[in-house]
Amino acid sequence: MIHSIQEYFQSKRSIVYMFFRNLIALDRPFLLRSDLCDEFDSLIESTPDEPLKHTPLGNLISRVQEAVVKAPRIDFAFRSRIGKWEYIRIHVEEMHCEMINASAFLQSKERVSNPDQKEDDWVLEIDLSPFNREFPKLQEPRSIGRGVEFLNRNLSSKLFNDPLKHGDLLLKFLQVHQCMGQQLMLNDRLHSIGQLQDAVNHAQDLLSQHPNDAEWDAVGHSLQELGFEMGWGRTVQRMMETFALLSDLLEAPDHERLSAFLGRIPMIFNVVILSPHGYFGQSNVLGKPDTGGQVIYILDQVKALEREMRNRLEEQGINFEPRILVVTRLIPDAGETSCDQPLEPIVGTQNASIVRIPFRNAQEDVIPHWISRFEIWPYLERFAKDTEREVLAILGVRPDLIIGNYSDGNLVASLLSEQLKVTQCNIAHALEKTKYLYSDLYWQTNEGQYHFSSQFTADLIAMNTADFIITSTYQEIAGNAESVGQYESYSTFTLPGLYRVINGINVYDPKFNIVSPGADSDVFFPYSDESRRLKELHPEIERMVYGEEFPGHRGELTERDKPIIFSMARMDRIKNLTGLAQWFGESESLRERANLVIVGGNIDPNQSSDHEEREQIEYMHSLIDQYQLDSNIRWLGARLDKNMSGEIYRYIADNGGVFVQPALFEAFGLTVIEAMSSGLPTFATLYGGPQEIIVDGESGFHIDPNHGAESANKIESFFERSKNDPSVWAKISKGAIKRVEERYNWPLYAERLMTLSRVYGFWKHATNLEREETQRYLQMFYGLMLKKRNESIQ
Ligand code: UDP
Ligand code: LCN
Repeated sequence: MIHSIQEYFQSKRSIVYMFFRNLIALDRPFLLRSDLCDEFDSLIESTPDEPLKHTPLGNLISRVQEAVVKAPRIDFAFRSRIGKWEYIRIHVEEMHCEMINASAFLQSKERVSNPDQKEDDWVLEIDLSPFNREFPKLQEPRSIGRGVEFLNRNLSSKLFNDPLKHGDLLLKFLQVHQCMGQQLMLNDRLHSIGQLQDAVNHAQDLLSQHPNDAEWDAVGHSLQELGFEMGWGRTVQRMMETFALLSDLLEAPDHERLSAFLGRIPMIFNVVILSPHGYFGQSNVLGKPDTGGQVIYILDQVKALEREMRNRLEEQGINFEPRILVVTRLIPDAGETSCDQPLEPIVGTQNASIVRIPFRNAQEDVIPHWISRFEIWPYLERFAKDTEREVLAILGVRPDLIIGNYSDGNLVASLLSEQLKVTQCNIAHALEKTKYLYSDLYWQTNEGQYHFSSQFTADLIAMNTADFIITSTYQEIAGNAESVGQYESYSTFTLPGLYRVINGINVYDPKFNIVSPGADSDVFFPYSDESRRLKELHPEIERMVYGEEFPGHRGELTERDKPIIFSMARMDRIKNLTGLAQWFGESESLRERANLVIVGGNIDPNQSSDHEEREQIEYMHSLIDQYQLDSNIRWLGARLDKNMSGEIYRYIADNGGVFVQPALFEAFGLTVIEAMSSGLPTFATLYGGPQEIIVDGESGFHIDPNHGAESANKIESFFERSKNDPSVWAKISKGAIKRVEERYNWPLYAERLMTLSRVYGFWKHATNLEREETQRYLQMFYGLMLKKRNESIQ
């Protein structure tokens, strides 16, 4: 590629030179993809006779992500393919280009970001790629996020090439399963694979003499004499199927049979889910600082998982009520929430609980107050230790799976899994790095407020120790053709003055799996489903939206016949509710068509303990003043409970309204799928999850939060078209319902997560997934880097 670019540069010297000069003339040290594309488009406009698009320069620009300008030199980061990066240095005056490596590119960024910084020839470089060089990787971008199938296929084919080893491994694996001290699957009578094969044949003969619905009581004794224990199936029919699966697997092994067989082994009884920060509770918590979708996600996940675990155990004939513990932080000053309670059963489950463990400082004192998620790093190591003790005390055994959530929970999951030797699954929910522009490069500027050096270091450690990672969308891992994925952004970056990451994570690693969450279908269902509607909530909703007396609101909607533009989120800057109010304020025509209703946190800045929230509340007030929106907007400083939010989406749909999610970036966006499953046409940010959730023009619309006027026009035009032809609204509403039904549902999620846990658990047992060396390296990184960073917070 470099040669074709060089040749092109020579042949079209003046145009190419002009383009690079223009970039330098912008007088900005860093250029983003959008800046480069805009400049290139201007060049195309100014040189109509030159077909520039499909030239080597055009190709370069079409895949470039960022540039570092240090005249007369420009360095480009070029994403040749999803997850594959190259770096090119252009010497503008000499019209010469060369490939440079990641380290040189990062060095350039460091120099330009801080020209006064003394050059350091010895910067710590983190490169994880050599460790698992031999480990199989996906090849195609379209396979990213389907790691489990790939891993299973690949490792199976290696293993099955050696029948003795494979048989021996299966035999050993079947011998390790126990439930509360009771041996499962195999007892100690079978010592070789040959014996197992014979025993399976005998078992099949024996079972064929019993009715299909007979249970363990009828056949257990004879099976035990053959070497088998409980776990093959509740009924004879199920046992026969499981034995047949094993027999096929021994005779003609393949990855699908292996996966089907593993799916039946009772091996997940106790699960620990970690979610330390925020207020984790079942009521009065949503909308409080740092408390949002993650809580909803986990509570729904627990219900679905418990059901799936119970069904699987029951089918295999194990009478054990699965246990799930959600471990979070205990906050003594918990206000009106239950976050000061050490144990709380989870409603809608049989045996799942929230376990709360307090943070303690170095003097062992319990920290009484809420602490921002950006500042909890110094407490996590101690929290992990206390969690280990508490979990073992409650369960009496090690858990079978540990699931981390968000950066803090994932780090605790790493520490705990390492200690207990349990399979670790990570869920990021949102990786902060992509949310804040240049949060890595200028980490020092923001360190006092955000402590990103701790967070990004923790992220790197946790994503590399995890046995598997589940994500809500593809874009979360690897973005799309134009934009970089959230995980991908950790592959190469620099924290100047601290360390450089050359290879932090590889998005082609088979540990990544897309398992999308759902919206609780008992609560979020279509507005047209009249018999299930919660009509009794309507008087309260009316009061909320229109009533003068309703506490904690600003604005009185004077024209009640207008449809509603609805939005609901926490008052974080990134959620951009203020942006939406501003577009609305600036667009007279949109105001003429609709009212705006916003449910967001608080309307009184003095009631908020979070500085970002306070700043947003004040800004919202100033916008309402500036655009004189008091009769067009209703801003509710309320926290709606689940049933109320379910019904409010439907109420807005009844009157031909829409939902708008205007975030500058949204990692996934539960409100988006909730609104969609209610049949409420949704306009959502194209940065992050909604880009993938919504098919633009079919199941909703994308809006660009950086182009407010354009977004306002898009919404307005939808109202206009729907007014002229109501089928326009109805088509999008139906499209939204269909999309969520097909793609985002909890039973599917739970089924898949349980399969993943078994398959990764098996391969961890069989091969340790070749992560031992990585583990040692990361322990060093933890000890020498993260601990020091965390100490600097206190
Ligand atoms: N939510 C709610 N009541 C409120 C505000 C929010 O029930 O007053 C819920 C909302 O329905 C959604 C979640 O909080 O389930 C927010 O999740 P999302 O993924 O949209 O954003 P996050 O807050 O996690 O960034
Ligand atoms: C955190 C976020 O920021 C949201 O985008 C997600 O929907 C939520 O967690 C649940 O995963």
